[in-house]
Amino acid sequence: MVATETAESAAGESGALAHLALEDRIWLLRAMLLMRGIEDRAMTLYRQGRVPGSFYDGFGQEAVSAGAAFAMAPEDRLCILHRDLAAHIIRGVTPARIFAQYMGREIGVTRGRDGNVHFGDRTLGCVGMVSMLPDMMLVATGMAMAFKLRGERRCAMTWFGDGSTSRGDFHEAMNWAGVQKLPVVFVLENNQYAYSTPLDKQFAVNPVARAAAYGFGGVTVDGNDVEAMFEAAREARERAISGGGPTLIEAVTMRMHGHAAHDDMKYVPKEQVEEWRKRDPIERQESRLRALGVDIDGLRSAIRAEIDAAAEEALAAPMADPSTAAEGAFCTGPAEPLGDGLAPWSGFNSLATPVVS
Ligand SMILES: Cc1ncc(C[n+]2csc(CCOP(=O)(O)OP(=O)(O)O)c2C)c(N)n1
Ligand SMILES: [Mg+2]
Repeated sequence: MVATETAESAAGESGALAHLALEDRIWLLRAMLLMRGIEDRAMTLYRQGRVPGSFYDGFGQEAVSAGAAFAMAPEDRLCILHRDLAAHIIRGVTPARIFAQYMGREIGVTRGRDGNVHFGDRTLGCVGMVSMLPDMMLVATGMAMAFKLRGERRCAMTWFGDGSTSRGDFHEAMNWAGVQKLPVVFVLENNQYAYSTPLDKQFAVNPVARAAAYGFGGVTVDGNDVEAMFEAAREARERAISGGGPTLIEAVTMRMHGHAAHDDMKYVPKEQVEEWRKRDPIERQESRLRALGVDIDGLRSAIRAEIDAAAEEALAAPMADPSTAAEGAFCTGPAEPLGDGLAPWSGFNSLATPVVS
């Protein structure tokens, strides 16, 4: 099946349809539903005491990671942050491994070495995040520098929050990327708050304008429109791999939950939350696809069953063996390069339904 003219009008203003087949558009919804469903279940597991530490989620922001990661090729490299679970899902981390990661199980991505947010499957081209924000901008910039030096046609992508833009590392990464015209895509997840700090206490200029100060382009995107996010990332990747340098994508969205499970976000005005609830990214994609005759209820129940099975599998998996805790902390043999990840977008797969022209 391919998207039709009706699809175009149903999709409205996103402009992404030239590159998205119907399967792609369903995939985007699927990734967002998986992210929301996994995080919802994980929050319950956290409250039951099965997830140690705290619990951070990206409720309401699913389109930012789903849309951007969907535009990345297998050989691209991703530094995924704490509210970007859909990017892990798109690269190929299974729901069972994600639950296991949260619960410190042996089959989790880090095999019990970390919990909710600091992980990335290097075999799928993802670098696990470090907690210092936004140091992954520098890691992504460094990887992009390596691609440039080696003459490779691929790019690096990283996400970071509005709060991160106040840190020196943000400026260092942006500057070097601009000076060297590096193949890197910076995704600024502007979710209105950095913990309890609102935007007007964070910057005196529109943050996307900062890209120009470093010699490259910035674009503001509706971060609750998964197809618009995809299109912005696709264009940015195209620019990056053709030698056009970096792009700053400002994804405007809202952190609909507290900073983490312990935070009741009483500092956020209720009207602001209610306003953003009307712009829910999942409902938006669902109504587009429902108008095309896609069985949304069927998709939802299949995903619910997948999440139930994954949670069961992770709960049945053994805890990580503490005696192995120091394994993998240092490189002891030859360095292993990062592997490639999955890239489900039909634009990377000649066997898939042709994209709409
Ligand atoms: C250098 C540094 N300072 C403080 C923290 C603690 N911290 C973790 S997340 C966070 C808020 C970040 O806000 P933002 O960048 O807007 O991302 P969001 O959580 O809103 O997605 C803070 C202060 C940190 N991880 N690193
Ligand atoms: Mg923020």
